[in-house]
Amino acid sequence: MINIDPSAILVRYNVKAEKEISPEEIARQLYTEDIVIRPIVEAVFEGDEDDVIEALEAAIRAGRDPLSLIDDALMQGMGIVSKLYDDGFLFLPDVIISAHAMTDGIEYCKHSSSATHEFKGKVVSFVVEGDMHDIGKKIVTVLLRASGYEVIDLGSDVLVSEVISAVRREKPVMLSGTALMTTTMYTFKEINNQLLENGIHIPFVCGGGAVKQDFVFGYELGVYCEDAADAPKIADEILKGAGVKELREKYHRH
Ligand code: B12
Repeated sequence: MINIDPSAILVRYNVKAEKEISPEEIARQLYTEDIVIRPIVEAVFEGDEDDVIEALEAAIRAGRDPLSLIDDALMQGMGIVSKLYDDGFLFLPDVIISAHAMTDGIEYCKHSSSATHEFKGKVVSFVVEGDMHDIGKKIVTVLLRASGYEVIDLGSDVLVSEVISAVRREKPVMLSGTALMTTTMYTFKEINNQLLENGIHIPFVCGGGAVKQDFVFGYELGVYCEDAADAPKIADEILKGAGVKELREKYHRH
């Protein structure tokens, strides 16, 4: 029988609780002092879609331009979430909840404006042929959209030929592939080869449970990434001019 002294556990947790600062407290220190923008930033951080829309409505009534609220308010909220996630204060589900609220906010801003919103760039995402595991791909897609990218989501179990024609048609800055099975991930190599045969040299960022860095390193356009939250960062780097080599240097473990 294992003897556990419950008071020892309680003391341990109390000490931990007293010493640690909560993510909400850190976020409060990062919020803007602009009283019109702050409720939007706060609502994105909290991941509350209704509050995001309500706060956006109020800001537009106060004379703010709907489209500039995407960068000035929604992105600020998501930026705080990303920072706290990178620093280990938040977990992926927190990021996803905020990303959904952010995506709703972007849609609301787009519909409230008569001007056309410029996306940062286009990304094609898919789950590889023979594979129906699409939860990770959905996360990647929502995070990219929340960061201002137009994502052409091809879905799951996508034929190689469909991926290639989508890339030729849409001319994305990056291709995002997901595979969850050791049997299906080999198709990434085939996609890589067909892209090269078509003279296409965009970074092909690959993730999903089964995929490992050594495997992705084995084909020319492959960039390995474990974490969905890195997808928008990688796309941002590509827009700044990074190619496969630079992305591998930054995101591959050495
Ligand atoms: C849920 C699940 C299912 C669901 C899928 C539902 C759905 N709509 O997705 C169902 C029940 C349908 C299913 C079916 C099957 N499954 Co299944 N399934 C799983 C399970 C339990 C979880 C997978 C998952 O969603 N993980 C959570 C997501 C969020 O993780 P993720 O996709 O990896 O994404 C994360 C990262 O990888 C990253 N990421 C993903 N993509 C990308 C892309 C980029 C660019 C970036 C930057 C990051 C990134 O972002 C995410 C978050 O950080 C796993 C077991 C496990 N523990 O993983 C088995 C598992 C994947 N399944 C497995 C198998 C074998 C099957 C079946 C063949 C079972 C059967 N005999 O029928 C079928 C396959 C059907 C098919 N043709 O695809 C095996 C695969 C084994 C292997 N290594 O090959 C696993 C590993 C279970 C096991 N241990 O055996 N499955």
